[in-house]
Amino acid sequence: MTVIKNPFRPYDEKQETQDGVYSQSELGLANRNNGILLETLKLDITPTGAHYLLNHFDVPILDADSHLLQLTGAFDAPRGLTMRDIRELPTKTMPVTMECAGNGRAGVSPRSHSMPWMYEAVGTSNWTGTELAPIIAAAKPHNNVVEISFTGADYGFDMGEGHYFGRSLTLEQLAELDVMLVYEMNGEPLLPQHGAPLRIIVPGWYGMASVKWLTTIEALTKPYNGFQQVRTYQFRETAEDPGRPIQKIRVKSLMVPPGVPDWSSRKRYVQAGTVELVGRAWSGGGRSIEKVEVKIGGEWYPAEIKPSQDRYAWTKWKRSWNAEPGEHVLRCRATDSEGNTQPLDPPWDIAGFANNSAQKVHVFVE
Ligand SMILES: Nc1nc2c(c(=O)[nH]1)N[C@H]1C(S)=C(S)[C@@H](COP(=O)(O)O)O[C@H]1N2
Ligand SMILES: [Mo]
Repeated sequence: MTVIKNPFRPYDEKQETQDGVYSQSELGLANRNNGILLETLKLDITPTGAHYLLNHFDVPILDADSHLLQLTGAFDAPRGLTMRDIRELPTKTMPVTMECAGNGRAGVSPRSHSMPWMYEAVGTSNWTGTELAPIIAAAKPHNNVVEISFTGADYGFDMGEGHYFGRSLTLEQLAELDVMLVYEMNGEPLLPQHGAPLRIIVPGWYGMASVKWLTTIEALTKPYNGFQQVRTYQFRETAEDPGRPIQKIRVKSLMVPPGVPDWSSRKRYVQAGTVELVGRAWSGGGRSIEKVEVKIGGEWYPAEIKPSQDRYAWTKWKRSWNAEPGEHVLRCRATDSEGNTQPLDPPWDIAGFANNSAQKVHVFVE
């Protein structure tokens, strides 16, 4: 099932970007791919059922007992690994904050026709599995190998092109990133929607790199040209622009919306007096969070940060606010160890990727 001529023409025609009301198909995507509830930002680890989801195609229902991970291509010692083989390898558990590259897309204008995330495509889980690098080394890549590709069991179409979801990493990237082969999330076997029985986790990179339902690892002597590597997950100014690959997560922070909400607008009601604002901040590539600031009534105030114990997990922050009656728009912004600070306005690219502009929370105080 690899090369199928686009069967959806002419029904797949969609505008490159648009503004205004959401289409039925965007609503359908939003129903399939849930985000976290912002109130769970109070927790170090996102409850498994509340972790965001991003599935391009259908969730493959795979049998762990018969699952085989194939290492193929330019290896001297290609092999197949069962789940039992993989579970016998040294285990490692690591908390990792994962964020979808499309997070924030709904705040970008004009927006691309895709999953309309606002703020909630992020979460932190304790992932258990084994390090990937020794498995690749044991399969002995040939000297001329330039990239390793990772393919999932999920097949579908995008822009008329049928493909299995797949991504690649260069050998240099693999040496630099602490990539894990993972079979448990928060101490339980992976759920079907999170990649059961096996996925990779590429810490510090946007979520698209963390391939789920992993079936094949291939050693390549030429750069990988899979759809999810070259046709999307690129920063592009125009549709013709070849693009610049999306990799490390941009610095970002979110607050738990204070007080109580209005059901549909999610605006907040808070009683006047002292309010404790709390939230999380994170950045990619193992960069730590150096500073978080909260904007109240036109001024930025420093928040207290509790340094993260773990290189790839988010940092907790808090700030107390003496809420005075009136209408307020609260914002927060983080700065990472390389001096990157969140912008106030969304960055723009044609697909609305990696919008890390500072969150806005409307609050009525009485
Ligand atoms: N095989 C496969 N892997 C995948 C995807 C997918 O659709 N298929 N989605 C990717 C994207 S875009 C993200 S953001 C993360 C989401 O992981 P989660 O659903 O477990 O949160 O998985 C990545 N891995
Ligand atoms: Mo994603």
